[in-house]
Amino acid sequence: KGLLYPVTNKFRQDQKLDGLWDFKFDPSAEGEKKGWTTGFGDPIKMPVPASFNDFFTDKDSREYTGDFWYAKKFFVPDYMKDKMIELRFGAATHRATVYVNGQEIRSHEGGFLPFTADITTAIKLGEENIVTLKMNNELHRDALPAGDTAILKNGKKMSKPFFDFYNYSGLNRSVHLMAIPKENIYDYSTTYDVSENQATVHYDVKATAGSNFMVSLADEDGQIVATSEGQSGDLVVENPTLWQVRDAYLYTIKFELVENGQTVDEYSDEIGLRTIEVKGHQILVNHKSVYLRGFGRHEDSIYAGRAFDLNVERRDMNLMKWIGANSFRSSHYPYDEQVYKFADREGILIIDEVPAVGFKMAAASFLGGLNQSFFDGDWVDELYKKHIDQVKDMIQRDKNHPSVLAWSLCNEPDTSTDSAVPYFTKLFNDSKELDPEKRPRTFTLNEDDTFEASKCLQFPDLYLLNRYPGWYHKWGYEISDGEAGLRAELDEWKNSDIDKPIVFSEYGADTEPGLHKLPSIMWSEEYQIELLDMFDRVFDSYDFVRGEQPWNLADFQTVEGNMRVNGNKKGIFTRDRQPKAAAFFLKKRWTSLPLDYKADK
Ligand code: E9O
Repeated sequence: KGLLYPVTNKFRQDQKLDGLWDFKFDPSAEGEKKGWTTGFGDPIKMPVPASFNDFFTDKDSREYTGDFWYAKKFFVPDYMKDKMIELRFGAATHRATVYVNGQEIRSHEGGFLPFTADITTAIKLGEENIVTLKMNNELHRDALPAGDTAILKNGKKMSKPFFDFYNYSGLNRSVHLMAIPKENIYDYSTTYDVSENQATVHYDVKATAGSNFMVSLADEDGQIVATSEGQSGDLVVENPTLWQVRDAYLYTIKFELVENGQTVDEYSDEIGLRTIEVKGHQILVNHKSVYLRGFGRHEDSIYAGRAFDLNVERRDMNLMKWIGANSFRSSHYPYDEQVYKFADREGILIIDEVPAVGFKMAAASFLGGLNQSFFDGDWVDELYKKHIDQVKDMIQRDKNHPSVLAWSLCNEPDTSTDSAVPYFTKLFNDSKELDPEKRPRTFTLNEDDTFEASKCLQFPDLYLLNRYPGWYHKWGYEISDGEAGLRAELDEWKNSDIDKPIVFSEYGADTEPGLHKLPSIMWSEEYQIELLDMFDRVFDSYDFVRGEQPWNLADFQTVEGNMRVNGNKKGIFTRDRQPKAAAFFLKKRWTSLPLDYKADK
């Protein structure tokens, strides 16, 4: 129940099981039959958290698609006897079945969101235990992210994603062993009202038993500024320090669960006092207009692939601060929870995206997909169940982060056919009440889904546009033709009665670092700058453009293809996080644009 981030305090213990695990491929899916649920011989020693792929030096292992196993021994001390014992997997890509001491505990689907396994009755106290996972990284049309699993002529299984990022697989985030009280706090949420000299935190807390709660709010000096009692209530803060974009301030909210006058569980978390709203063209934080600048990103780095790496994240945050960014999109999946904690602390806004990507056969055609409407497929009902499930988990996991600005429910779906309409009607209806803060919900539209073509413009609260004039061939490769095409489309939005902000959530050009050419040619560092400059000119001439997030913060690994030279090179930084010339260009603009650029005066 719930997805609260693990903590250690007087009542709870959190221990990471990271490090070397046993690992083994299971191409014939015979692990269970062979008794691997209690461990296996001849293991490969595999780091966790990590994607297994790039450690290997042979192609078949790197590209392995199918079942594979992880195993690790762990110890549960006697003094935990009265606790509930859980394992929490930050990300098992893409599906997993968990066994403890040979006993099947649970299965989970969805490689970018956490899940817990209650192992209280399966473990032996004061003894060594073993956890094994049977995992699988195949892609299917009825799963997120969407793709196919092909069988090559030689019998080899291979994933064929309907998206370009590499299908990195494995235990990509930390595994936690948690001991928590049997009667415990398992969820909470907050909403806010703020004004000049007062802020109110409306809270709601959930526990497995009991309904007696003591709640307090402390400032960054540890001073208690408000208290309350009960399962829901208000914390009123006089003269609050609000959470502001790039000027964050975090309060600590503490919940105590009280039974017969005794505290039996406690959970604390850092929250930010702020409101979020979309009003007309404006994106408002604390009732003030903010203009977004930042990036689409990936969790991607050398050696460990898609693994969360605190070192890479520290560097990325510093790069974003250096360049003057104030936001990013967690393209194309919810990131590790530590990313959100970082962003909370740094005052960076996140458009939080569910792993619904590849929902377009036509766009996938350059990757080997088909030319048909994605939402006509017989996989759609099954896909929808998983989709809404993961939207629920994402919102459940991330709703309390001040950094989260909006929910992106899909990336570049095919919204230009009639069959998309019932799908998104259902998705937007079913997700309406999930976020107590009612943050804006949206999806990105790529260039097949223009103002003219898309049949789903009624759904988003703000629009995210992925546009590639001057790169992909929609309006020709010429930057000048691209600009004309882009302006023609934006004129249509302008002349419509739609009154919502547009954020450019992708645009850019593949750029080989170090390639210089005068005059510019495609792939040169000069071309990337000229293209960005064209976009900036267009953004500046439309009032309703309220954000710019070029693709991508950094170069990243992709599927192989004749358009990819060792990955997608649209990074403003290289894969090892050094600047291309465009970084200095963007820094100049972004550090001089006011936060409230274009605010209604
Ligand atoms: C999604 C992102 O994950 N958008 C893609 C990015 C890219 O660089 C990818 O990395 O490829 C762009 C979609 C462009 C579609 C072009 C279709 C051609 C239109 C005629």
